[in-house]
Amino acid sequence: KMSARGPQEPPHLPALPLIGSLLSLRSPHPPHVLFKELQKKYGQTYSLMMGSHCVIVINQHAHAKEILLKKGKLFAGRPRTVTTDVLTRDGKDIAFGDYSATWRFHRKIVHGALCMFGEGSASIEKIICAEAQSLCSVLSEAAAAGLALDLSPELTRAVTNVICSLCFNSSYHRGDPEFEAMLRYSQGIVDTVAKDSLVDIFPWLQMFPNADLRLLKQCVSIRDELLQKKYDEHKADYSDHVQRDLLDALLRAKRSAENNNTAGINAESVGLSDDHILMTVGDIFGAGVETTTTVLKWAIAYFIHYPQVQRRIQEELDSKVGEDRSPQLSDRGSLPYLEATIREVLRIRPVAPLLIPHVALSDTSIGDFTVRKGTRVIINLWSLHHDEKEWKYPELFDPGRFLNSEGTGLIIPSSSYLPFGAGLRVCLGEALAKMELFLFLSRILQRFTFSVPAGHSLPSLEGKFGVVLQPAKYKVNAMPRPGWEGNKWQLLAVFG
Ligand code: HEM
Ligand code: PLO
Repeated sequence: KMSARGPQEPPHLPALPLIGSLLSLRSPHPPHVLFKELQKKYGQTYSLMMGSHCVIVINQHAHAKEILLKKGKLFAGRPRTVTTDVLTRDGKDIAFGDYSATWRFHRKIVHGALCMFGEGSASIEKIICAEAQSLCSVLSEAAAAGLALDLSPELTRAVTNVICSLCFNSSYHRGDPEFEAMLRYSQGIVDTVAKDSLVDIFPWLQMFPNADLRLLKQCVSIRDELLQKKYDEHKADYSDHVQRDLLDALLRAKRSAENNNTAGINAESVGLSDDHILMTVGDIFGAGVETTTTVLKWAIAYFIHYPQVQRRIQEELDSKVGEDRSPQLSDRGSLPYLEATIREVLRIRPVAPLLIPHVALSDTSIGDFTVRKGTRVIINLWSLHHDEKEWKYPELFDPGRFLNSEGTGLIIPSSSYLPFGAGLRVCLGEALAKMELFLFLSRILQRFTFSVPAGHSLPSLEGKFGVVLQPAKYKVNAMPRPGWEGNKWQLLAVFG
């Protein structure tokens, strides 16, 4: 409802000083923290100029839900920026592509292809469990030597292989040069794309030499080569009768549009050009790798900081699953503390602390504030998840928040919680990500206890802001739990 004062403009920041502070170089804080701080001066919802664009920043759940759910369609647009245009061939993907029939169509195909994997012999659960198993064997080989481990490459490979199976029906072995190249280009993209970089604020800066933009273009071209190779291979042995993976599903949709070309509808006009197909698998592959890996790294960093949490998950696993079998999806209901821990990790270190910017598709409003068509809207999930009015000691890692008072059932204690967004633009991989997090974490905690290696310091809990909020590199000691000690001799073969 309108207040007595009627429609009004949101409080506006003085333009110039803010631009100064937004340049990550000058401000000591990353943007999500800075935007949360600015509430104190300007209120929970305020606006500012980034270059020539009006941006509204939202720091409260009531306005966030109005935008994502109640007015979801009015705010379903995406801005075009220099860096995301480089990554997605001018928005021909799902995540950074503007609201359109093509966008809707591609979401639908991906959704259908992911559902198709729900059952059958190549079910998602089986794929994830096979990768979790191979991750555990590598860990036990390393653990037996008492090495200080950087888990990142092995976690990334396990997660990559899951999404690789789903997208391309393929996987990588240790040391595979294509995988090593993928690790490098993907980090380069995460470091340079869509992170309030100068070129996105002042597009004319592309005219000048720009190291970040050059790195991004290099990384994107390596990625595109990889995607193109997978695409060509799939085209070569495509069959209408078998659908092996997401790429086959997209090819099938393209063939069927081409066969129905009679009414002047062709694959290009419905958005099934080669570019669109490549950019869609590129999104799913990229999101599939970077998000889940990041959450696993945060989870293990928090286990090391809060050993009592780790111990309680292990006690739950010991009593509900035991040591004669591996955890499976059907155990989810009986492992509430592990589920609560996953929720808490997603609260305290959201993967996408500012979501992806939304754009108003017509003149509208947020609460009492008027919003003009084309306005960009940044939903600060960091503020929602660290709101002192909603969460007691928001920086305290406490999975117990998500349990009822008996500790037996899961709850969502506050509506100020949206780790996957909501509405039309809600994350497409939410179900997949939750399955992966559960199966990977349950299996590794059944078998290992993580701690700081002698002579190392605790992992930093301060995130590195980018298109995903990543933890800094850290090393762990993975100690096999009683009954799960690995074979020492295997180690020598692998780590020499
Ligand atoms: C979008 C979170 C994993 C695919 C998003 C958004 C968030 C999010 C916050 C933006 C919503 C918005 O802009 O309003 C997460 C988290 C994950 C995760 C926390 C892991 C725990 C995945 C995975 C996939 C995926 C595994 C791929 C299978 C996507 C896609 C979009 C998206 C395609 C863009 C949707 C659109 O713009 O229409 N995700 N995500 N995500 N996510 Fe995820
Ligand atoms: C990650 C690096 C890859 O090389 C390319 C890529 C594609 C899709 C992006 C993803 C990156 C980062 C996380 C994103 C995802 C789409 C949706 C997801 C932004 C840049 C989230 C969390 O919103």
